Amino acid sequence: MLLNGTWNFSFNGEPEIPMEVPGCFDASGKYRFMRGTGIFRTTVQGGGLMELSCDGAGLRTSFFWDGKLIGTEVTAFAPVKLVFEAGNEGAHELKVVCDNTIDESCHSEFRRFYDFYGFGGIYRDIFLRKLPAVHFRKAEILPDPDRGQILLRLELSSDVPVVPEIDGTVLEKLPCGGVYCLPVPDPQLWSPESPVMHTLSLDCGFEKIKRRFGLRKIEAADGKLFLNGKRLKLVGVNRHDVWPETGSAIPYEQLKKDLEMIKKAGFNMIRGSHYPQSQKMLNLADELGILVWDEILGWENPVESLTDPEFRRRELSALERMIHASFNHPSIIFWGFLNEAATDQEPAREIFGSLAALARKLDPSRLVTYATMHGKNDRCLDLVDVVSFNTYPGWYGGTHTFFREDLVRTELEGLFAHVRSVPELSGKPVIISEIGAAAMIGDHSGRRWSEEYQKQMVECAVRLALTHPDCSGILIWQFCNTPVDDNLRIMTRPRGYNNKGLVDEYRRPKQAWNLFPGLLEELSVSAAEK
Ligand code: ADA
Repeated sequence: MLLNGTWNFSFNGEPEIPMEVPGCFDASGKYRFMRGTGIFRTTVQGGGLMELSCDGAGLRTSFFWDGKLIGTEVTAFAPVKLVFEAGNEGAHELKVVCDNTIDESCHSEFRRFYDFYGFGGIYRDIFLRKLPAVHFRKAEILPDPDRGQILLRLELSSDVPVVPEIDGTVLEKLPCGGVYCLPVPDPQLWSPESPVMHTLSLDCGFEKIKRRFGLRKIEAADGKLFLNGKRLKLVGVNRHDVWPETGSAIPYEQLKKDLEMIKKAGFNMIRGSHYPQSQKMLNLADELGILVWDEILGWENPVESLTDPEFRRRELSALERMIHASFNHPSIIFWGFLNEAATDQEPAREIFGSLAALARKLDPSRLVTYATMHGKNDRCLDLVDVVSFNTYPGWYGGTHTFFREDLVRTELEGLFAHVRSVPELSGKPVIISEIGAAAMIGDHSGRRWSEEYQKQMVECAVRLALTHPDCSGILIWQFCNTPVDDNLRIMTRPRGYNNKGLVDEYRRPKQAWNLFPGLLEELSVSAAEK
């Protein structure tokens, strides 16, 4: 039962007004940019054992069934799943309380200094499911494209036999929960060029479920990335899941347009910066053939947070829940965590090591990475599979006015050479996970902040990264302009936006956007000629 629709809403105890769900109460209208407690309320039919799931809300959320607390979520954007006893069959009240005040304690996962706005509300789809006497708990699929088969991790509430079916072909009955190897009748590879999806149906007699999957393999070897055995160079954008009037509750039509634009421009990857992506986004990426880096919430978290037991507990829990919720999407190739944290400090190694170990334990089929801003001073890069550098040469710092290619070249070549020279890192693929420059639409002065400057920066970085033998890819910061908390950043974030989008907040292209797909076509032609 999808519960999206018009709910009753009350902010800080004021009289109720109608509000759309999914929706952010502080994105537009009466409560724009206000902080406090928003209560969403609706009436639903239900009873017996039920499961409430929400694909993401914020900043901290509590769920009440007939006034009784059934669960609390402290991590914004994290997928929520609550199993509870719903009482007698009939009408019940569901209340979702979203607190968007900023918790400044060091275990908090959303702090005021973050370079993106922390909205309040139910960001994504919310579902209610009646649980049958026997129901599925887990159906995770590990693809094995070399053998044309899958490994299924199956978990049920009680052990009963299950009938699997792949793309309409009924397979041998499975006796109970467990790990099974299933042949795919007509196996087709999934790739960005040919995103073929298969469907697994499972029937336990009490419930039938369907899971889509793709057959693909991602590997890192000899400092390179390989997809289905072929060398892979990533070229993509960082993307915040946001729209000016609706905040983090981006309308589906807009989400779809974003991904179609990105695909059409020739990019093959999106980094879901800086929180787990919605199921709708991942479904579109699967279908369109866009690779995804999915990561848990975090932004420049200091050592005090990284060593705080509660922060650590929250991050590990968020990582585990993100991986379980999005396991079957072939588009995801990297699990990531903690963007630009204090990984230049030795004490960061403990939480980074634990997060990497957990991701690998839960999912041996994907690679693990995090984006560092510490370049050669980073102390945790040996813990992950892919070395990902965020760097802003020629943007932050310096007194130059016009674009200087030498700054970008020196920085990128220095980073690649560093990785090759450090024995623990030299075998790992390296990517530039963020690089860019801000541009104000209509500024054609050619100076910093102009469209021309941004275009020169992006073109230079993409050319350097994609032609360098030691580089496995580049992700531009960022797809579109994104809102920030302007109380804090008003002097560096004009109009309350991080303006480094290749398109503006309404997706109006800047000059840099128009480099694509031409630049990528030219580069792959010249690579093929070599
Ligand atoms: C960092 C960070 C981004 C954004 C960017 C910028 O690299 O990861 O979220 O803040 O800098 O625009 O400065």
